[in-house]
Amino acid sequence: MKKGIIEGFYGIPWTFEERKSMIKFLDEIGMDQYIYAPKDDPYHNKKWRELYPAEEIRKIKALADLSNEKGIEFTWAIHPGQNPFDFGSYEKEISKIFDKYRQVMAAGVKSFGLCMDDIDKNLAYDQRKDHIKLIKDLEDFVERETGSCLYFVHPWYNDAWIDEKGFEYESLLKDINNLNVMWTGSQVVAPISYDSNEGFANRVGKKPYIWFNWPVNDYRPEEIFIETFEFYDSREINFDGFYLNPMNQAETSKISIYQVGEYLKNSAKYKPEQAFKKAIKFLEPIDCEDLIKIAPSFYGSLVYERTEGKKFTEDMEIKKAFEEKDRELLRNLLEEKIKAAESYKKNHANEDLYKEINPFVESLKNLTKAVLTRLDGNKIQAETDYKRAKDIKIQVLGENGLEKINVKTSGILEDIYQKI
Ligand code: 14T
Repeated sequence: MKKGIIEGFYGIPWTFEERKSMIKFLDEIGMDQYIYAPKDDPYHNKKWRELYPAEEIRKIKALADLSNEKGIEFTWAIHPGQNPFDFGSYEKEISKIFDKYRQVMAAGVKSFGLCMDDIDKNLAYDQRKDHIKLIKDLEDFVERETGSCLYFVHPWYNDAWIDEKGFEYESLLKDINNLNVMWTGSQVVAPISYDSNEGFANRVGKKPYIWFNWPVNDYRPEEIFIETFEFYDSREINFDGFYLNPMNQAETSKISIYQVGEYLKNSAKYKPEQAFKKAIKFLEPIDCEDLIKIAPSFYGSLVYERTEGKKFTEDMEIKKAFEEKDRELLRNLLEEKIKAAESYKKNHANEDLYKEINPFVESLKNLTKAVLTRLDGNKIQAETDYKRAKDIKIQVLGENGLEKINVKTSGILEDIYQKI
């Protein structure tokens, strides 16, 4: 089974340094693939027809070289769907993809992908025969040039979206060999579902390659997710590949990637809490205890929300103390959280991780203080703390370029603040 990540999110793509660090990390934890598909790399998406400029292809080469050295499959994917492929000029258009694949191949890349997600589905249905021709031609090319398979994302990549048209399109993929088809599961952002994967395999005649939309935060860029991985059912593994789509925050995403790595090594013996602590220790060996205390304030992904019967929930001790009106315990827990945040700021060792999460930790610290001071009846000070929590901004890629947005942390603490 192939396992790794797919850099497939919308928003500011990872930097060259972040990508190199990720490749090394995948190797360290025993994963073996990096699918390159950042929605906002223009040469992957909007400008798919254009070759990379010299400086950019130099970086792709360095990533391919490093991957090859580490035994990581570096898959370069193209997205000719948002600036749509013109099937009326088929030969001219496909030659653009060949040229691009060749450029990337000359840089050392040996594995390729084609993404047709997030495009007009009715149009894709009308053009299904053309799509199939394109897939086959690219698959032939890849097979001939590299001997490997083509990775493919089709427009109806989850159960919630697939309809009669999608089923018909999907059935056309059945006869294509050397094609690895990606699938997100029961919904776009969803826990791993055995039944959804079974359904896919029965229809398409091959097991899915899972595009797991976790811990991706492009749909909630004001948050970061540091969650315990328990988003699966315990039946056997029924997929041939597994890729996490991470956050714009590369280093923080490693906490999630590490846990899934543990799960895929031995799913029957997997213990979420242990894996979570191990992941944090791996990334922040010096001050792991503080980080473990802070983390439950960053349980906010849609996958988390959609997982029934989960054991690890957002700030669950604080929530319980509040519901049971145990003021003493509540106060202790809040003080502990503030201390952990302050201590983490002082004692952390992983500077990359710190840089990514510091705005969130700072905001959380002030929100927790706000709850505590309000609990003590000091309304004025509480408002100052609350305002401090709300004032912290990070940079994201909006519709009109880079913009600043306010960060958001614990929904539980927010809720308690409003209620007292
Ligand atoms: F191809 C896919 F499997 C996929 O998940 N595509 C995108 C992905 O790039 C993005 O990071 C992810 C999480 O937001 O979801 C997909 O993008 C969407 C999903 C939607 F439900 C874009 C618009 C949507 F309405």
